[in-house]
This record gives sequence, structure tokens and C-alpha cells, in this order.
Amino acid sequence: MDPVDAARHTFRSNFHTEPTLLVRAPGRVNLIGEHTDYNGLPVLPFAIDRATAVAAGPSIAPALEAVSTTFAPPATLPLDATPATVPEPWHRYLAAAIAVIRDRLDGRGARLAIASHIPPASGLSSSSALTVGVLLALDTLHTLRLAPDELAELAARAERLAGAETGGMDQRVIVFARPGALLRIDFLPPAMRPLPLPAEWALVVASSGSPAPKGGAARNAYNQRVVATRIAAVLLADMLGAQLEGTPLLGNVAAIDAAPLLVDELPARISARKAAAMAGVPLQPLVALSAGTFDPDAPLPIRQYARHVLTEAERVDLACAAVEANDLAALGELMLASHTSLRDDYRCSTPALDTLVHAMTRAGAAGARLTGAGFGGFAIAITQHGSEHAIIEAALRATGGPAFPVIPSQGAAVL
Ligand code: NG1
Repeated sequence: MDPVDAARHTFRSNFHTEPTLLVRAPGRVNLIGEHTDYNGLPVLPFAIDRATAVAAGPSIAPALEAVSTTFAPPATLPLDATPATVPEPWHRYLAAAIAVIRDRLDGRGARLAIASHIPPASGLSSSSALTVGVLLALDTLHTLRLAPDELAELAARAERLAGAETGGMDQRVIVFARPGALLRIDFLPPAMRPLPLPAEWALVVASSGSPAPKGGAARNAYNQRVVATRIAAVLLADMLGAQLEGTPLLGNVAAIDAAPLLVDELPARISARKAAAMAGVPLQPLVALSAGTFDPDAPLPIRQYARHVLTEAERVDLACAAVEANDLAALGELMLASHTSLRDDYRCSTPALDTLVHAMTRAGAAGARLTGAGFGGFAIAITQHGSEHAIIEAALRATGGPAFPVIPSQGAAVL
């Protein structure tokens, strides 16, 4: 069933009344630019034709009452709920959404029914589709008049409160995506540019067979890379004699010509505490997380992480040029190079993702790579229209799937 119909139906059967409004928030796939967003470096994602739908209506109680067709149990959260005190993982995203707009809700609750056909824990952004969908539903229901930029920023903040110190790619593309186009997103300074996907190209995604969870070890592995790349940024800035303001980001030094050359001079492993002392900067901005704490004495492999991030940012520029030049072979090469860098330097691939990328490339894809944070989840392949079937078959043989074509689609909307 279409998720919008499922959300409407679930609302009626749970709350015995019609919803006031319906929201549709798509999942996303990142074509290239992985683990660059939280470094302030560009990404090239698109929204997909699979979505989370939210049916919403008012609640008499000052609470968020929510039911999902995917997750149990239903939630009844007071409006002062915080993600840290809510035990159910999916309730944490609801609590985080309330937390970022609490002061604007003025005690007004809501009833929500949520349905999705984005596979959860897949790297296809089901969590951001949920957060954006819930925030857009509350915005519309209570006439909060959030500007699209504000909606994307609040959703990113909510996601960080719920766990991973995310950079904001997912929420931006889910809010701003256009049908038929990739969306190049820059963060320093903020900018967006839609790039129409050439009509003869097709995109396929396939599961590695294991989930890409957002909690526990996967969240720690993600946050570890966030901290490690901040450390690399302060050490590179120190070598270059550059001054960094606020949270140190590789994006602050990437534009300096010598930066990529100096990556090999970085220590192979170093802790945040030692790096802060070496560069003469405060420790706190290096290890600060929105949720939880980070061990300042953990040694981190910053050289290889920085090498991935800086080379990946260059690949995004080259990929945009390849899309504009209709050069599928060049784009495919860049995607394969991205996967190799994520596997060898960023260490966030898995043997199943590697097998899948190999299988889809052998079946005729111009390029393939893991998409999203990695550590499991999905890979994306690009090909000429007409070859999707062979690539899907190869993916199914390699991992058992699911595997399906995806179409660049419209961002979140109130229906
Ligand atoms: P996934 O794992 O697809 O949700 C995560 C981050 C992104 C980005 C990618 C890596 C969240 C919600 N999203 O994506 O912001 O950093 O990893 O490129 O954590």
C-alpha cells in the first residue's frame, strides 16, 4: 500500500477520526560525497521515490500521541520529553523533534500516524525522513511557519539529539530535492544547486544484507570519525598557520592549496587531548557532541580519515562536472574510487558491501559504491537505462537483496 494511504488508514483506525493533514517526506540516496557533510564539504544526494508519510491531527492532551506501521510500540510522549530519557529507539526521534520546537508548541500536542516504504536502518535516510516528516506535520498543524531552511536545520539538530553528530545532508535534500535532479549541497558557505540527471541514466540501490543501524556501536563509529576529522582540521590548520573559529572542520582548510599535500604529514594516530596540546587549541570543541561524550584519550587514525574526506570532496566537484558533461564513464570511475577510499581509508565498508559493489559493476554498472554512513546498509549503482535488470539480478544473487531502481524525486511536501 502507498505510505500515504497507509498513514491515513492507520490514523483513522487508531484515533477514530479523519487526519487534518498528510505529509510525505522521501528517503534519500547519496550519489557521491560520503562523510564530507559534517566537515563542511560538499555532497551530491537526491531524494528517492520511497517515502515516509505522516497523517496528523490535533490532540486534546498536551502530548504527542504517535503510532507507526513499521515500529512498535505506539508512543505517548509529554511535550517536555527528551531523547535521552526515552527508552524506545523510534520514540527518541519523536522526542528529538518535539525538543527542537518545544518553545513554539505552546503546550499544543498532536496525534500522528506514520507509515513508510523506506527500508529502515538501510542508509536510505529513513530516520531523517521521519524527523522531517514529523516536524513538517507539526509545523503545518500548528501554523508555526517554519521556513524550509529552518525546517532542514531543526531536523538536523533533532537528529543530532537522537544520536549521531550528523552534518545535515539528509535533512537538506529531503526538504529541497526536485524531481529528476541530483542536489549539490555546499555548507561553507551554504549553497544548493540542482543537477538534472541525464535522461538515459538509471540508478539502482541494493542491500548488503545487513542493517546500517543508527544506535550503539555504529553511532560510536560515526561519532569517532567526526571527532577524528576535527582533530585533523586543527593539526592541518596549525601546519598552515590558519586560525579556525568554532567547531574545527576540514572544510575550513580544504580550500588552502597546500592542505591535501600536508595530509601525509599528519600523525597516523593521535588522541584529541594530545592533538589539542600540540596545536595549542582548547580540547572541548574537538570532542563536543550533541548527545553523549567522547573519550579524549582514544587514539584515532586521523591521517587516513582526513585523506578520504579531502579526496572525496574533490570527487564531488569532478562528479558534478561529469553529470553536466553527460559523461557516465567518468562518473562511474569516481564512484568506484569513492568506494575504495571509504573501504581502505575511512574503514566504513563491510565485506558484503564490497561484494555487492563488485557484483553490480561486473553486471555492467558504470560505477557503484556504498551509500550513507556505511557499516552495512545499501550500495548504489549507476548505469544506462535498460541495464537495470541485469544489475538488480546480480545484486540479488550476491546478497539476497532487496534491490530496486530509484528515481530522483520531489522533496518533502504537505499533500
Ligand atoms: P545515513 O547513514 O544514510 O543516515 C549518515 C548521516 C549523513 C552523512 C552520511 C555519511 C545521519 C542522519 N546522516 O547518513 O549526514 O554524514 O552518514 O556521508 O546520521
